[in-house]
Amino acid sequence: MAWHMAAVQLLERVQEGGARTAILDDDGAHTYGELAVQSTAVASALLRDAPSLSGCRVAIMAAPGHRFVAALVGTWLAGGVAVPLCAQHPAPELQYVLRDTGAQRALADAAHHPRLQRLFTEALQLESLTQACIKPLPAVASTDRALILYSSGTTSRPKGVVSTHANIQAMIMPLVSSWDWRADDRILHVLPLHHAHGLINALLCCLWAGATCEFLPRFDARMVWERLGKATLLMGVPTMYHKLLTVWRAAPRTVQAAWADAARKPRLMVSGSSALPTALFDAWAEVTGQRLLERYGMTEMGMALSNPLHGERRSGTVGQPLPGIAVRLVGEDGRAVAGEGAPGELQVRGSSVFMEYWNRPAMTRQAFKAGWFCTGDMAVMERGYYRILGRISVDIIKSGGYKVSALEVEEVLRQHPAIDQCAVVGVPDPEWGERICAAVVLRTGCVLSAASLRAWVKARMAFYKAPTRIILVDALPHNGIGKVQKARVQQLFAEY
Ligand code: MLC
Ligand code: AMP
Repeated sequence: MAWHMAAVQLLERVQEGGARTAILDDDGAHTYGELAVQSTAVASALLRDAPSLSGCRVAIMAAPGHRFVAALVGTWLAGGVAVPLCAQHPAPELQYVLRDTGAQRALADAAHHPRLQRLFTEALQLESLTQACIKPLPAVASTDRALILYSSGTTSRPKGVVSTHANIQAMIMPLVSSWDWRADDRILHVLPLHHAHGLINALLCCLWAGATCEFLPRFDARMVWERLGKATLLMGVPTMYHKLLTVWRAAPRTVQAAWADAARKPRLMVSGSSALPTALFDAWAEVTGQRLLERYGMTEMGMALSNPLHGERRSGTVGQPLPGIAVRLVGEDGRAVAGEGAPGELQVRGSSVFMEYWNRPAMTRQAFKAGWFCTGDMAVMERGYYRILGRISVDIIKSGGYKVSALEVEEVLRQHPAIDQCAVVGVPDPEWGERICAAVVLRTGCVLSAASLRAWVKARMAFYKAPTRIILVDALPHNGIGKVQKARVQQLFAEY
């Protein structure tokens, strides 16, 4: 049978890998051969008696490790669309994703099965699928939907970004070639798997290359230092490198020396998902001897711009377009800006650019201009390299590498019975990139502590959307709506 999709090519690589180690996780080492068997078993169990899942959405909740990978590849082999969930999200956030995707199947490992089962009847438990009787697998086309990842926007709740198998393949291949992924690589994987950075760049590129992925159960700075000497690659958001340095500085001299020595061993360390401050680039280089490779990307297209593996990695810039990606800068007049030094909106074209926002055709249309995907980021070209200047919308915040919509947080805050008005802003922060901060006006006679309000938000939204600084004010500048007013609210926090 002729297979035409990234997942099957991935499986072919998985099968070719045979006895080589694919995954290292809390359960030990798992070969490519074992992954192939497990993925096929998952696909068979998902299919039941159907010839194909024909684009059914399959929600996946599993710890980072071989079971997650088998669930993902198994979903693809059965013709399904994978929807990786974040186990740390509170129930309302998970319910939103399950409802919005209209998930028809769900997969969970034993640790997460009871939780997913409460949200979605009939979740399959991955541990029990190894003995499933193997079914014939459907043919899946490269143009079929493969993945839905959720990403915040300015105007509404997070939207599902749909990528096809061809899109995913087009995201993987330029990174494998540009960063020279090889079968003898070993990545220390510390990123969440419900976002492009951890899923595509770190995990799928690794499997594509037939390399080894060592998962830590979660990001833990001490653990990263301890394991770094065995890895050839590390990828992280700037907050992670900041946290690693904080822990290093607090360690005894002998430990510092051992950790710094181990950190010289990997051949490549990558930073992305939000701006890497120059001071952090320099401090990391001083301690580890590593010049971080900064690249720029987005859920909607994978990676678009990258500093080079060989050649000048220029701090404060995101380098040049990756192979197969076309970019342009467009000025306020809607025309492409020519030459260096003129800022414009970064727009992108290429086969990695996503297919659609799930069930949101109008939003999909608005995201493109004459076939170019509009990123909403401003950039400028300087001496041949792109530099990201920031977001066009003040209401999109990047905190710890997570994208957060200020309007979405405001909408939730306004549901609190004691809150009359509120304005949420991102305030620059050396550790988190931006901190989510909320200025709140209480209803007359109401009393509310910042801590209780934060806990209230965390029960409803992903933890990184809960404002870390909340101030009570008598009134918001002009009701806190609009760019100028938001700037005034930011000023309030700067003065506070
Ligand atoms: C967590 N905390 C935050 C926070 N996130 N505080 C402020 N701002 C934030 N953004 C708080 C928690 O609420 C908690 O506080 C305390 O910090 C510790 O929480 P934690 O979860 O243990 O933190 P930690 O594990 O250290 O999380 C930091 C992190 C995480 C950097 C590991 O944020 C992370 O995994 N980020 C990666 C995001 C990512 O993958 N983005 C890629 C998107 S794709 P308390 O008070 O509750 O104890 C994309 C495309 C591309 O962007 O280009 O890659
Ligand atoms: P997401 O929507 O979560 O995929 O996040 C994509 C956004 O992250 C981009 O639109 C940028 O705003 C931001 N981003 C990613 N990489 C970088 C980078 N290297 N520098 C600055 N911003 C970045």
